[in-house]
Amino acid sequence: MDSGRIVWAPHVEHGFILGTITDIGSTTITVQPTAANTKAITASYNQVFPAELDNKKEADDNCSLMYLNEATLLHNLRIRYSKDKIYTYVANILIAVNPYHDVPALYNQQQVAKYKGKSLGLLPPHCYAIADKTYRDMKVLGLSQSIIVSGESGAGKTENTKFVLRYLADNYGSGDDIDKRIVQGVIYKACLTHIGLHTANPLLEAFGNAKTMRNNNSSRFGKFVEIHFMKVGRVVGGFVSHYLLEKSRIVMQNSRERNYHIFYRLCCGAPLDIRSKLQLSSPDNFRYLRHGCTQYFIGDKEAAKVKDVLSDEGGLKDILLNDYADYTKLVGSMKQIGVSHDDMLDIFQVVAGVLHIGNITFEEGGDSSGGCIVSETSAKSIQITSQLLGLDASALTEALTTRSMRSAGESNTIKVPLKQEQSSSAREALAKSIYSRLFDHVVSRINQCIPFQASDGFIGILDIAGFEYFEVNSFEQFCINYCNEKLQQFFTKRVLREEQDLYAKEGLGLIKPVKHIWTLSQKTLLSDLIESPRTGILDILDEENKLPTSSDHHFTSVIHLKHKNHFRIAIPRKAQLATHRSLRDDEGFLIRHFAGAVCYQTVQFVEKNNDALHNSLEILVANSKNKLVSQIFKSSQTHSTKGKLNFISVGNKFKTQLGQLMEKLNNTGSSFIRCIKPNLSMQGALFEGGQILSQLQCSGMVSVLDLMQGGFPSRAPFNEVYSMYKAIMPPKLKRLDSRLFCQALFKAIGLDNEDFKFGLTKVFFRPGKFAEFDQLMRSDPEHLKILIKKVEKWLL
Ligand code: AD9
Ligand code: MG
Repeated sequence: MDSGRIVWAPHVEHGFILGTITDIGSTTITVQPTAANTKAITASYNQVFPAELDNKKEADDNCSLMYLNEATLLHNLRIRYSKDKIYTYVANILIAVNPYHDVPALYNQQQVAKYKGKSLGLLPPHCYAIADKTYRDMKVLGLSQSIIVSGESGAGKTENTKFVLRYLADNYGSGDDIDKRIVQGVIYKACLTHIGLHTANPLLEAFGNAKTMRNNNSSRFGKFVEIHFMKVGRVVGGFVSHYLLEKSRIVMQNSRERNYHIFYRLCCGAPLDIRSKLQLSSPDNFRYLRHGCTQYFIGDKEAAKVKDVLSDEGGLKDILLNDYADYTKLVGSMKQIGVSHDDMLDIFQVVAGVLHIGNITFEEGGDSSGGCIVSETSAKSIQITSQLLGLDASALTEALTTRSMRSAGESNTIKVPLKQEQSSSAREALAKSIYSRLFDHVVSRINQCIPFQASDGFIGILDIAGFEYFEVNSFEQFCINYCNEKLQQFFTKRVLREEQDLYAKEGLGLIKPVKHIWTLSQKTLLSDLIESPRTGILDILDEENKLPTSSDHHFTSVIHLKHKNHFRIAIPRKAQLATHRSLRDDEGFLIRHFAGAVCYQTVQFVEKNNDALHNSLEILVANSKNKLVSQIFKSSQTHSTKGKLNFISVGNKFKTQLGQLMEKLNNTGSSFIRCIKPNLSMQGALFEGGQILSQLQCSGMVSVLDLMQGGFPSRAPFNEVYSMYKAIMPPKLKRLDSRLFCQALFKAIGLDNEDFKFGLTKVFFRPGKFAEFDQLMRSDPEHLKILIKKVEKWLL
């Protein structure tokens, strides 16, 4: 780092900008940016990074750059993105930057065929290459595989998951006989397997996705999709596990977001006969839809297509044109995976029931009991809801406005009237409970259509929300960040192992494990703070739920009491972070996650941790005359606590699910796709460096570079080194094969043996040594002449 050197200096907007060192202080470096009219930047040593000598150079695998650091990684992604090369490797990890526009050349059938059977690195980086690698690894090693797709909302996780699924189904999905059966028009379960995997997506997304401010088609649940294979390498079936559907959205959305797609598809897309049977009309007539935004962005082309078909039934022509088209897709998807027309209508009926529940409102009862009654204006909603959900109208009214209590020692139950806000929250709990159980049912219907008796292995794809950090963070963020903490720990462990495997494969022997520090401190966060029996946050929360008078304040105080001196947790008393408002001791806690500190506001934690309805409602729906409603409530195992709400722990259920997932991941080979969202405005060709850098940091990619620094992070295949320098070498040398050429060169030049290692296919360099070597090669002609002589001598 000398004066005059070209470096990357930190920059809030762009992440880094290029400049020249003008001053070197004892702790800081001053850089004059190359861009005109830009002020000099003074930054600490660890924030300034050496730049590549050729700044237009890009690399398929970031590790073949000479300088491996966060700035060169960001720059490499930037150059590639501008050419629609959205995929880049860092060793075996694939980075995918969302192009926000279709890139047909990337995903056409020729591409699908091209990647089949090809080793990673032979062709340009692609999620197809990762898919094929996992398939080949599964077959060769006889070991199931997982692909972990991560990234923030809108980064492209679900799209990449779909590309991978389609790739596997297209290349390895159907044997000849299955194809024949399709041609004959006989839909066997076996053939549903291979089409079912991606055909089910419109159905899954209709129920689990919604428009948010970050993504017009945001998945509000996590999933792990397993595709099972037989030894011969053909798909035999699949299985979808799902996690943490966002339930609060069912009853409330922010004004620029929407509820789940299915509601709008039914209100606007379904034919008139179905809509009138389900008593559905414009979204504006439903409280659960009215507060959110009812507009959806659609391309003009799409709009024009559907406009012709859409008659102006009920004056809905102008809104949600694409919900019309999507309804058709949804019905097609359900049909294809074997859901009969009647079963489909049953499902829609429950969805409509949820909407009508939302229209039931309450008002003060007027008597001395302090209870409330159903408002006169919503008498019709009670009727419709009861009819759709197979309930008795007066029983529903009673269950919403009273609660059964049994006092200790007495066998009789008494009905306690509920206050207006208690009834409202019982109503919301009912709607959330019905919808989320319906979602479970939809997923299990999908699983029914991709059954398998036996399998020899699977490829699992995990599409789950990345680390979340908003202005206000609640229980949902806590769960998702807890999950990310676990996945990050797994990622670190695996990347380290991959590095060691690569060294072994290239014949370099074992390298010392490096940078274990963050793995260890992550372990303490998980085992001490979150998961530990009795004293972990999850168990403290469950204990609170079981108390006769539970409160978020009390829960929060216990957390602080039990973990007073833990370095990973703090009271967000004085806004430690600029974006956080300060909270009282009993209003929240701050956790120092691997990706940064997050302040959680604990209001509603207790309520959100409970998946059970109060007793009377639970009994009501479990005995519904509507078969589907009673079926989805039958499986629930509620624990009745005397005189208190039933309780099913959301947090601990998730912990168990995560435990199972981690076990699966631990027992499979793994690949990683890190998705990156290039900008906040969801536009193509806009690369917001600062935003992207922080995602690279949060996803652990920067730590990966750190980790690699302990070993030999820059790698260059022999033929690459050969083509870099052959032009300046005499003919005699050019005749050598590329490995010998490199050996001769390195020996002659007298590179320190500690600085590089020869593998079987490439040469590995210590951090920065490749660049030093390159500089030496290109320094001055006289020097080069001496060098060539030395090489020739060595060859003799
Ligand atoms: V969320 O956590 O579910 O909110 P994802 O799943 O990470 O999020 P998604 O895959 O839904 O994001 O991508 C968001 C949008 O970006 C898509 O609807 C596409 O319009 C766009 N996208 C993403 N990846 C690609 C791609 N490879 N090619 C074209 C893409 N468009
Ligand atoms: Mg998604």
